[in-house]
Amino acid sequence: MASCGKLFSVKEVILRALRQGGPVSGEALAKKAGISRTAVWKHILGLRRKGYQIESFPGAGYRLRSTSDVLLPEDIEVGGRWRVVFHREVGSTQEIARGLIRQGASEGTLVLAERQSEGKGRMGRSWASPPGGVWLSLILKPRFKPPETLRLPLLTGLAVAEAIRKAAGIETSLKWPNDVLLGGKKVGGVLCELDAETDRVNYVILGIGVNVNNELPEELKEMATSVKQELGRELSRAEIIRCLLIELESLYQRLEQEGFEPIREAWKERSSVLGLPVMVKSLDEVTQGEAMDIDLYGALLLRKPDGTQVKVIAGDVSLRMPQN
Ligand code: BT5
Repeated sequence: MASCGKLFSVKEVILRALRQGGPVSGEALAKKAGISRTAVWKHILGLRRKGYQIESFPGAGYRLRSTSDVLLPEDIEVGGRWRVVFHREVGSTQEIARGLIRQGASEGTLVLAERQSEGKGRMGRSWASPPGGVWLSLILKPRFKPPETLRLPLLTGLAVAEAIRKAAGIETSLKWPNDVLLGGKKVGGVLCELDAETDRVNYVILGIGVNVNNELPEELKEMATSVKQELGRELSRAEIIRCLLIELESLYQRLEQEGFEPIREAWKERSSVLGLPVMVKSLDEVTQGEAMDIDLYGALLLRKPDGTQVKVIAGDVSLRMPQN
């Protein structure tokens, strides 16, 4: 079996079967994995040693306790440019990544945490990061010019959307510049922090947060959701992360080789706001208009009510109800 072009190990085949719910018999697991029942039992013991809570019911089989999604760096290795640094708990993976850069970390270093106590959003906002979600930061040292980095949150949002589609079979949409939406609610966000000089980018720390199996704080429930909430069951975070890294690698390479156009087109197909009346709040102004397009740098093009066109490079977009 394969997902995102990667073959599953026997252990993953067993976990996938158990994640469907209900006790699964040793015989059914043996058949799915193409191994003997004794080998299934040995794999179950191995998974328990890793922290998975698997119950056995004589005569019925095995059942994975919910809230038993263990995130292990070895489950995430996908090769390519990524090297995983794993932490149980950090303030923010962005800060850990920044520290690693000071120590000389190379492009492709990926900081992953089970929980963040001070997860960061854009413009000083906070990002709720309880256990069960995907909270990670990637170090990139792109060869392009500072204005072109505006493309990265869009490219990353697209990679998150593709990863969720491949790992969970769920379609999401994208809200400029950095939101991934599920049923109109925010399921993921991207934070792109860069260190640059006038004509070159020294590094980019690309922060990605996806609500997968985590609970959400009460105050966010109106506007945010998780993959688990949509699916009605837990999903392997390792699988989502693997798909995400494979998508990112392929989109990033595409950007280097073919430019932004193919990514822009794919992004536009998933856009939740193009063609609609919107309001964009940036630090010092509010702009209203129709979201027309995104340009070749990733900026949002708005047509204002007076017919003039403006280019927006940062801000929060919300849909504006048409006035009667
Ligand atoms: C973002 O900011 O959407 C970027 C989020 C990036 C988070 C990742 S996690 C790994 C890495 N390490 C970090 O410290 N950060 C990155 P923004 O567009 O500013 O959205 C922030 C707003 O989203 C908040 O003000 C809340 O309203 C809402 N929010 C907070 N936590 C959320 C969550 N878990 N799910 C959905 N919405 C959330």
